[in-house]
Amino acid sequence: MQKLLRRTALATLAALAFGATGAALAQDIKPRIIRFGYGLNEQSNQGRAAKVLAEAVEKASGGKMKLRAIGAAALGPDTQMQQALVGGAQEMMVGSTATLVGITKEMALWDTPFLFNNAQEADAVLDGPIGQKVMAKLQEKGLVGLVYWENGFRNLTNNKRPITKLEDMDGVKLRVMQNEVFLNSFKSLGANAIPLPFSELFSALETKAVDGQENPFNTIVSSKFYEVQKYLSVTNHVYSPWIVLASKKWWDGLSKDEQKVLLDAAKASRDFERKDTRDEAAKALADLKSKGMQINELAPAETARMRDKLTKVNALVATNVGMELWNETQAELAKKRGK
Ligand code: TF8
Repeated sequence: MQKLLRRTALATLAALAFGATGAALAQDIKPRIIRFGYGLNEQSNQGRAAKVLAEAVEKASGGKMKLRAIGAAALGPDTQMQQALVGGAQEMMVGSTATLVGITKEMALWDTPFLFNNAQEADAVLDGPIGQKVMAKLQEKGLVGLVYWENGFRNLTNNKRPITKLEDMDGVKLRVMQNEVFLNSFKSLGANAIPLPFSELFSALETKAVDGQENPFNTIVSSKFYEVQKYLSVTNHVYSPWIVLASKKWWDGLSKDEQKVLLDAAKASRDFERKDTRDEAAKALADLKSKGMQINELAPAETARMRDKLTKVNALVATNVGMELWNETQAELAKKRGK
């Protein structure tokens, strides 16, 4: 009896020490190393959320699944990682939906200028049926989409001149993502738009190969663009999502329990990431100002002129994603706005 009691106590202790409950022990989970690549640095909102994801996976799998978060594009820029996932040479990543359009054209939906008026609209559509439908399209191409994270509303920085009106964009050499809609958007605003991977952006700004770029406040802070850019215009011209992806080749070989661990952890990381990103964005402008950037708010009339010019690219998006998806999205947004 004594012995039996001691043995039970030891087993309980062991379970506690490994942080594993009876349920976790009973799950079909194998030891796995998961390479999770991302493009920003460890100190960014992307890096912080990657860490939260790694911890959640480790905890829910009783330490068996180890997600190695590898930042700063050490595994390559977005498009290269996407190909590695499709081929099964890398397990997971997070990156921009905008660089995914070469694989899944429906992702161009999120490139529509001024699609969402605020983060709440973005959350509702991305997490709702439309966002999930677009995500599901990835499966035909060898990718599994788990959740959307927030990159955020994008704003314009440059070194040439303060941009407060449409005409100021004229001839500004502006780096854009490798994406047709972004390229066309900025061309139609008069800029000289140049597509480049994010990993080459800082040095392109530093060497003045380009005059400017556009990204959310968070990235302008975390990638230290304020060191090489003087002017910031608050344009909020488009909301950029990030998407957490898995290689379908690899994912299909996982047990149901392992897939659940990853999906639950991804959802937890999403909730953390959106809050963290929004908290940081709320403080970023003051931060960038104190670091010496000149902040230019756009007059509502100027934003309206910009919006007007950009409606031209809507037709391009509609063609890329299909009229049905385009109309469904417009109807959903109209409903949300009570129109
Ligand atoms: C960009 C994007 C990037 C992301 C990141 C590397 O400008 O906004 O911040 O793709 O995942 O390229």
